[in-house]
Amino acid sequence: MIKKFRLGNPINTESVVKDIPIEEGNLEGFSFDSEKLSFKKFINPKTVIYGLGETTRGINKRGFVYKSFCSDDPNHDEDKQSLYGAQNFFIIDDGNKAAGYYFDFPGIITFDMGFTELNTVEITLSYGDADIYLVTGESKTSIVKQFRELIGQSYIPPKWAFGYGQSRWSYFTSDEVREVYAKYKEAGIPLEMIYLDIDYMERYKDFTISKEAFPDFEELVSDMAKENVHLVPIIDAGVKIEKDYDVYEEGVKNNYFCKKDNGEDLVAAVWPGQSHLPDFLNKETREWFGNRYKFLIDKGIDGFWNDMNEPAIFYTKDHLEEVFEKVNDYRGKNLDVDSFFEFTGMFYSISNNMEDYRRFYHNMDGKKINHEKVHNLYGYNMTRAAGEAFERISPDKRILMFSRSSYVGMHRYGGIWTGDNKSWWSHLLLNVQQLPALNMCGFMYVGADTGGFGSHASKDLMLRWLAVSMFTPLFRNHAAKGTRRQELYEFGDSKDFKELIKLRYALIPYLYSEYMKAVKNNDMMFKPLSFEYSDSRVNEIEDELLVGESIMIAPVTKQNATGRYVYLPEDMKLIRFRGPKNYDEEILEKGDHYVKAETNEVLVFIRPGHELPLAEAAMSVEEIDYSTIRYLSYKADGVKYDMYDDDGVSRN
Ligand code: MIG
Repeated sequence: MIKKFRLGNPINTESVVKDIPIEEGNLEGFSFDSEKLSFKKFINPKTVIYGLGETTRGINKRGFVYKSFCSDDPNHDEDKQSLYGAQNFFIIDDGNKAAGYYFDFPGIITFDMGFTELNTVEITLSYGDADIYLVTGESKTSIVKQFRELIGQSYIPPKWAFGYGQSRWSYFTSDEVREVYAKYKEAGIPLEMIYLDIDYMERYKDFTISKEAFPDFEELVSDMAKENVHLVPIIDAGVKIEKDYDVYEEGVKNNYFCKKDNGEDLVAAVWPGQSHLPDFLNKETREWFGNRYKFLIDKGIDGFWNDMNEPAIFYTKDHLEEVFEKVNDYRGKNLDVDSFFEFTGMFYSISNNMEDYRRFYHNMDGKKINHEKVHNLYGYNMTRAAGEAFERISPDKRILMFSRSSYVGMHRYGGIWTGDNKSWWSHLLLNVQQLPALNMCGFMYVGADTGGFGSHASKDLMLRWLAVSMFTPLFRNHAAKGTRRQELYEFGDSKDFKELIKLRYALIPYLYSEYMKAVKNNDMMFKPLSFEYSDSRVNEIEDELLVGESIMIAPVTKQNATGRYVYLPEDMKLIRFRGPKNYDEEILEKGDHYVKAETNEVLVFIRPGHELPLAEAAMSVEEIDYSTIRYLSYKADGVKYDMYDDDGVSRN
């Protein structure tokens, strides 16, 4: 059952698709402090909290303060309260009863999940207008299902988007792209997408192609298409200010950009230098910007990633002016501890500055709204602009789309990647822990930068990371400028990589089937063990996940380990994969086990009464032959796996 409570006069975020009558009074089960705008609830020592989508820390969100404020921050360490998304849905499970809560609120909101006081959850809004939903049901899964019905069906990518993709910031030329493809081919490793980062553009201008670097762009796209490889270009939020650049000119002329209080277009710098930010909260801007993707679709492109849409702001012209003015005051001064930190602080806070987010406005259905109040809707609406346009531009064929920033509601238009992680073992574990929380909030086409974006990846990390990412719908190896090359042929002998990527392809019939079933049934593809089992141990398991209905995974996330402890909530059959045809099987009893896993081995556990379909590997999704599927199973006599499949591209 869902109950809706209203505070003040909320902005319509369009994150939900169902109209629910508003209850009288305050959110049930919480005390409300109207001065602090905070909701408080006691929790008992056993209470577990799940959800909040893309955040730091564990599956159990208890014990930390999270803040929804979409942020471009490449340091995802333990003390970060905000990452790129704002997904304000969570479940509080006190052991007897669970309830879900969704705060449909586009401004800054903090979730103190038993941090300040161990036994208290306190949620604080930055202003007093919000819709709050209380979702109750028999189980956590049924609560998620109802919530997901409330917010509408999740995005469905083309099936080829389940293939393996290679990315780097950047492949600078057409030749470099061809070389990446050739080297994968030479190594015999399947490759489905090559991603184009910002350098394919002309001076970082959206919807342009650098003529010097990619003179044969259309030929490149079609040559790659012949090999079943899709090129997936990036689109950035900011539009370069440059005379005669049509996107800029049209945007200015039609008032499509975010404006300052005085009515001038805000000048904010990102990649291309001084830029304007499209006002994606304005319907007309969305339509206009969305239509622009056609430029690339007409050239054969069928997938995109949307970046910098928190929005990230390197600096605004106005604030930079202020900084330059103040700098002189410090010249010649004897800087002491306070004035010195003030001085350096001025520089450190130039990017993504809070004052800058208050400096501009949106036009939402004719109403002028300060950005700070609706900050978390920006990336959502950029991706919505694209998603809505794709339905017009490509009415029959699905288009791949994923975004960096997000808000609930965006899940209907695209997936997300989890941003600028690092080649750290702790981020491999974080990757595992984020997956169920993302699914709860409707984000199904998800994945992390495999191998880590920042920092240098080692071969063992890469192998271990593949053992996680090979289960995520979005499976992309991506790395930042200046880091060690991370393509799978760059680590010496690539035989193990080849086997693991082939295993991914052998698993695609299962993964696609489980993805589609989860989308259609408003279910999760990745579940914590505690969503299906109820013994006293499962609440504390932070590094094992159920993937679809048949299997559990328990990846090794520690360096130099040759195995790990695994807790089994019931008897299961272990498949220790080294490749699609190379594995051993062992039945393990309920309880604790130390399970060996070398760096080229992937641990998969089949649940009793279930089957895991496994196809012969193929070099592309299209070439997977379903007639080769065999079933690995455990105690599954008379059980039939319910396989979903379709043509992989049609929208219906
Ligand atoms: O400020 O386009 O998260 O994936 O490679 C960095 C360059 C901008 C951030 C994205 C990352 C991408 C990078 N972008």
